[in-house]
This record gives sequence, C-alpha cells and structure tokens, in this order.
Amino acid sequence: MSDLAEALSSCDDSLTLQLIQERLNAGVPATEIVAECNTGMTQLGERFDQGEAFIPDLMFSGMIMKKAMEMLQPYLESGRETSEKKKTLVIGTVQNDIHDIGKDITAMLFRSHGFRVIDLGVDVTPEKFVMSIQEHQPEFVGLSLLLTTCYQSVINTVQAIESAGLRNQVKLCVGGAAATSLLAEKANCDFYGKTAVEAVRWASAQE
Ligand code: B12
Repeated sequence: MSDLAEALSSCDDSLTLQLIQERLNAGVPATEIVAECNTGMTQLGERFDQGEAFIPDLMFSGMIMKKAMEMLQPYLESGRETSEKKKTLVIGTVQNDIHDIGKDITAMLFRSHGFRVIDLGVDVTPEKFVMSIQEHQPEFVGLSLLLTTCYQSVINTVQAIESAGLRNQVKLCVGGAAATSLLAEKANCDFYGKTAVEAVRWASAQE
C-alpha cells in the first residue's frame, strides 16, 4: 500500500493532505490520486470489518476524503468545453444508503468529461429517480451503493423506471463498493462500473 493510502487508512489528516499536495505539485493525475485514496478507504473498511476500526474512524476518514476532494476538484473538473450538445447523467446513492464520497467523485469525473450532471444526493427514493428522469431527460442514470443491504433499492429503482415507461430512453449504470456485475445483470442495468473512470469511459463510448 502506498504512503498516501496508508495515511488515509490511519486517519492521519495532515499527512494525507500533504501527500496529496506533493503529488499534485509533481503532476500526478488526479484520477491516480483518487485511486490511491480508494485503496486507503477500502483498507480502513477491512479494519472496520475485523473490529480494528470503528464508526468514528469511518466518519473521520469520510471528512478527510471530503477535504481531499476539494483539493482534487479543480484538477478533475478541468472544464473541458465542447461544442457538442452535452449528454446528461442523473446520479444518486440509492434509498437507505448515505455514502456519497464515491458518488461525488463519479459526478465530478463525468462533469470533467463534458457531461451535464444532475446529482440527487443520497438515500434517493425510486420515485425521485423517476421524477428526475422525467424532468431532465438524461441519457444515463447512475446508481451508487455501498451497502449490500441496499441491493433491493437498486432493483426497486430499476423497476420504478420500467413501470414509468422510461427504461428504453436511458442507459443505467451501477457502481460503488457493494455493486457487482452480477447485481447489474440481475437488476437489469446496462453497465457495472468498478471505478468512476471505467464508467466515464463506457458512457463516452455510447452513441
Ligand atoms: C467512509 C465510510 C462510511 C462513512 C461515509 C461518509 C460519506 N460521506 O460517504 C460513514 C461513517 C457515514 C459510514 C456509515 C456506514 N457504513 Co460505511 N464505510 C465507509 C468506508 C470506510 C469507505 C467508503 C468510501 O467512501 N470509499 C471511497 C470511495 C471513493 O469508494 P467508492 O464509494 O467505492 O467509489 C468508487 C467506485 O466504487 C465508484 N463508484 C461509486 N459510486 C458509483 C456510482 C456509479 C454509477 C459508478 C459507475 C461508479 C461508482 O467510483 C469511486 C471511485 O472510483 C467503507 C469501506 C469500503 N470498503 O468501501 C465502509 C462501508 C461501505 N460501510 C459499511 C457499513 C456497514 C456502514 C454502516 C451500516 C455502519 C453502521 N453500523 O452504522 C453505516 C451506513 C449508514 C447508511 N445508512 O448508509 C460497510 C458495508 C458492508 C456491506 N457489505 O454492506 C463497509 C464496506 C465497511 C465494512 N467493511 O464493513 N460509512
């Protein structure tokens, strides 16, 4: 594990931010820095799983990640302007799940690649997704989930989109630490994005 991932997983805020700044100064791409941070957060999650880290640690690491994202944002959102009509992504963390760090990173990356992004936040009900699709007519909808207990929320959301007769007009992608390609298949999503970078690549390659 890198020194940055280690610092984040140990909740050392000043060292984490210092190492990020050093990388930015050295010209390391922001997406690579995000990937390192991801490794640190996953490591902390594993320690939480094993009873070696606790809820306050998760909360503190979340706060450090938010600060890190403020530093990385200008580098991720380089504001690539395009004359083409912007495609739209509606994204949210599914109902009963309040994790938002990965969802925010995904939203940022899509923006930096010229997409218009409507971010519905966390704990988003199926109805809210449906209303947003009706209002914004997006090409893509992104469902984020970090809790395996929220699989049903993904299924309910996709079913609500189907029942509203909107399924054929959007491409659905699912992501977040609890998502898998099997979930994407079972829930009738079009794509499982292991990382935000993968998801942007996939969306950019669509007609
Ligand atoms: C920080 C954290 C918290 C913070 C969240 C702060 C915040 N503002 O988000 C707080 C303290 C609030 C929290 C709460 C809880 N947490 Co928590 N948390 C984490 C932790 C350590 C890191 C998550 C994170 O931000 N990772 C970094 C980001 C960048 O990664 P990411 O979200 O996966 O995103 C990347 C990709 O997945 C992708 N991506 C993300 N979203 C999307 C969406 C789309 C469409 C696409 C394509 C891609 C994509 O892009 C990102 C970059 O590539 C994880 C551990 C882990 N392994 O993930 C546990 C973890 C997710 N939490 C867990 C648990 C159990 C909880 C609680 C239930 C604890 C409790 N008993 O109260 C609560 C849940 C509350 C709720 N109702 O949601 C478990 C879930 C276990 C499970 N199997 O379901 C984990 C895995 C820890 C563990 N190992 O046990 N948590």
